[in-house]
Amino acid sequence: MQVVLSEDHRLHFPKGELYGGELVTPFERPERWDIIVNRLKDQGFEDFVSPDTLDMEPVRKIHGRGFLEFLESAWAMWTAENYAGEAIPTVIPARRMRDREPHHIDGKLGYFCMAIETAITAGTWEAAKSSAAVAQTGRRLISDGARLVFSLCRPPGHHAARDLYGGYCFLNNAGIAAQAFLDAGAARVSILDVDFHHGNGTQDIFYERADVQFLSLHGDPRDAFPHFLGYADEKGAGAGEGFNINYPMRPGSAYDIWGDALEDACIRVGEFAPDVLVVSLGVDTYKDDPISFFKLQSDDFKTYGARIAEVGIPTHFVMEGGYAIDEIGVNTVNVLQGFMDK
Ligand code: SP5
Ligand code: ZN
Repeated sequence: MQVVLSEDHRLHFPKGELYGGELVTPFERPERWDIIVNRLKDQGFEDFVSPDTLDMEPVRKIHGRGFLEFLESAWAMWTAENYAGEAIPTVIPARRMRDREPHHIDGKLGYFCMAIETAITAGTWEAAKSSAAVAQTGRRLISDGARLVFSLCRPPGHHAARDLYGGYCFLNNAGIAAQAFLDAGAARVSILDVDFHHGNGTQDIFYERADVQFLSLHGDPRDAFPHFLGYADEKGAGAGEGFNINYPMRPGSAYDIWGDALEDACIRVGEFAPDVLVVSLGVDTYKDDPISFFKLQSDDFKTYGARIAEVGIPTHFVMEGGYAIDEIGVNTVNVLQGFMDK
């Protein structure tokens, strides 16, 4: 199995995440990457591939121009104000206000943000681009004939919408990979999102499209981040009607429930018959994840990796979340091993 990764992820490491009213060390931290890499090496995986230069063409198809310009310039605009901390919005365009991008960085941050736990720092844009390049390179390896590739993206991507960052995400790596598959000749792509959180960004990007099927297994938005999307009645719109499938699940759900949802999702992917399957792989479904509420055990990750392999479609795993640091390596690699052993 080829694993695509880049050290440039380290350029993004905010000092603070707003959590419970305090600034804490972010759950989404560079060490996550190190622990996954160590586990891969322990298990004999050593086919590590560095990313190609980022191709902005699929990125521009997934994200708006104003949003990309904002991400590129946000840190410079923030420091130009002589602010001492990291860039976080203080004002949000809530209901009954206007949908217009302001000039001032305080306004721009709120305009483009979907969750303010996520700070922007000096290296955020470079790290986000490296993460997208990792996903694009995994795409190329699958197009070149691989049955399985793991793109160890960091920062993650699935909360990033066309013109929104947040939830630790800036560029939608899985969406960019899916677009690149289509650009390279694929007719249909499925994105199966098994991260604990609803993939609101990915859903939004493809909501009106019939060429990308999106399926997400996640904590019920009434109880779980991102709270404002991810209900079962969101089924796609226009040409995309029927190609968006959500499986929200209750707090405390274990593999008996989660595995049933995955079973249904795998059947739906089979019916869609895509050329390639992109898996948004978050392991924050683990029982001891500090910010989530599912109860998957480490062995369940192997079981579901094997079930995904049974779909029988070339599969590109793209890393998303997972914050139980001690177990993130075992759980992530279990999915990949479960897939390979099938
Ligand atoms: C990629 C990804 O997994 N992003 C997740 C971002 C979640 N950020 C906000 C989390 C707030 C969690 N509150 C949980 C309360 C637990 N006691
Ligand atoms: Zn998550």
